[in-house]
Amino acid sequence: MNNHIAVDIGASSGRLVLGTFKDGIISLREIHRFSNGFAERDGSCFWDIDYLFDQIISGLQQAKANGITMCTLGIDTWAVDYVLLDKQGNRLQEVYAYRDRRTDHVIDEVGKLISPAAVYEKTGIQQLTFNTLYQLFAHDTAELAQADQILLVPDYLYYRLTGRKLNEITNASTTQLLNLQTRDYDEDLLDLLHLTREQFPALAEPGEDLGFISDTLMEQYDLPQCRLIVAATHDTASAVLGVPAQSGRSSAYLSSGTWSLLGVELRQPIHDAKAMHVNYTNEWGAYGTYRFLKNIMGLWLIQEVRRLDGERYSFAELAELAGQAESFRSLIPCNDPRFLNPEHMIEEIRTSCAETGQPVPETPGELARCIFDSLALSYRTYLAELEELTAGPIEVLQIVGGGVNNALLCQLTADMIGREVLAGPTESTALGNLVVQMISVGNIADIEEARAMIQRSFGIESYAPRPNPQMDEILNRWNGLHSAAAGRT
Ligand code: ADP
Ligand code: LRH
Repeated sequence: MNNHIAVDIGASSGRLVLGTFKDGIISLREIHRFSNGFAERDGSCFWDIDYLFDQIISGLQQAKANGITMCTLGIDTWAVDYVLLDKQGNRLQEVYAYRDRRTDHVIDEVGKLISPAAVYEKTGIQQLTFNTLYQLFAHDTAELAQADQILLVPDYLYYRLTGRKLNEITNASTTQLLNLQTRDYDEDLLDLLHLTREQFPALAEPGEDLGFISDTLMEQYDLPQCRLIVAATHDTASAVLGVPAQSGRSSAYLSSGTWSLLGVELRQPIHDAKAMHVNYTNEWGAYGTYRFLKNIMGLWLIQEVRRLDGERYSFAELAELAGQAESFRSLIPCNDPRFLNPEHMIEEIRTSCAETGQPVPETPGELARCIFDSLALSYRTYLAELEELTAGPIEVLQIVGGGVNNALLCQLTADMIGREVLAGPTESTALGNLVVQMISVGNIADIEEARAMIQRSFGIESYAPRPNPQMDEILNRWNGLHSAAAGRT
């Protein structure tokens, strides 16, 4: 079996990617791509989960039309969001999107019932308003009580394809409900939510074989014979698996998409007081690893600017316009929750600049420049924190994900962190998803071999840091802004 398909659905787009390998080289072919995004209805934010399922079916039909009759299949999506099923296995609700504002103040309410330190000690997970813990706390209690099973989004998509219910670990850890010691759901946290362990299916590890797609779907839609393999279903977990081998020098990764996830892979979690204070997370990885990382607001900022500007410019054009705009003119503390889901991102950026006495970015180019400069500076700040927390110098930053296509941002990042940036591959998430399938069926020995193969198979761009004569002044301004917002970041 040498046909493997990754279903990789990020917050901004989804794709089905065919992966094959020959002579130690992995090749990718995109079979289907579709847009994704949440919609606001009556003041709440929801994903269209049926649309996403339909896109998977349609992608598989296209695979068959392209001559693929047999394959393995893995699914990954963004984290934390959940689906409630009733006793008959039917979906009970629309799927809330994590930027929904119902959880804005829930962290404080939960904090009155259990201390943040106790939750961090148990779970090692950073506090983000949208963690499933807080979302479930805010969920309608009557509806929650009716839930026979609680699945995360990719678990649900696997369920729709196979009828099998599971909670895959890399994604389940982002619920902030898993206990690092027992490696299962934490009873105290479940009690707090008035939920029982039985409402969650068994935990599953990446690589588990779930058998074939259901006969009913195969016949109804004329699909290829797909054997479902449990991927690292959290897109960031797959993205980290898809980071190329880096021998000789110590490196950190930056998964650059809707979010910027900056971190390192560890064998043991770091969940001490220091890590808690600066809000770093220990999400569970495949093959006994942890993703020790920080969520940074990421390219969501430019996605929103582009959307509100009527999609007049492509991302490539926005990067070009930013390249023509004055550098480091206005900065925003990008991790301030005010940017998580503001009514109007462009106005929020402008207000933030005005409030801090900076020139207000007016044009799309100025807005984009403000975003990219600020992101690059935030990577500098969080990389320094990461080095301190892990007690190790980081020599090189490996960027993967859609942001790899933004050469301006990659160069700015190298300049601001003062280290080499290695950018690529852009489809690391699909790759991470695929290599778990390849390892599972025995085509690749292990993740080390997979990463070496990824290193060989894809072009990786190197960006050397360039000195900036204004660095001291820029850092002065940035540190002021960042510390004024700190505590909220
Ligand atoms: P997600 O998986 O979170 O939906 P992706 O990893 O697909 O995100 O990254 C999407 C982002 O990549 C876009 O928001 C955009 O900022 C950036 N991007 C993609 N293509 C380009 C391009 N050609 N030029 C500049 N930026 C790009
Ligand atoms: C990136 C991501 C990230 C999560 C967020 C919800 O797509 O999965 O790792 O924190 O979305």
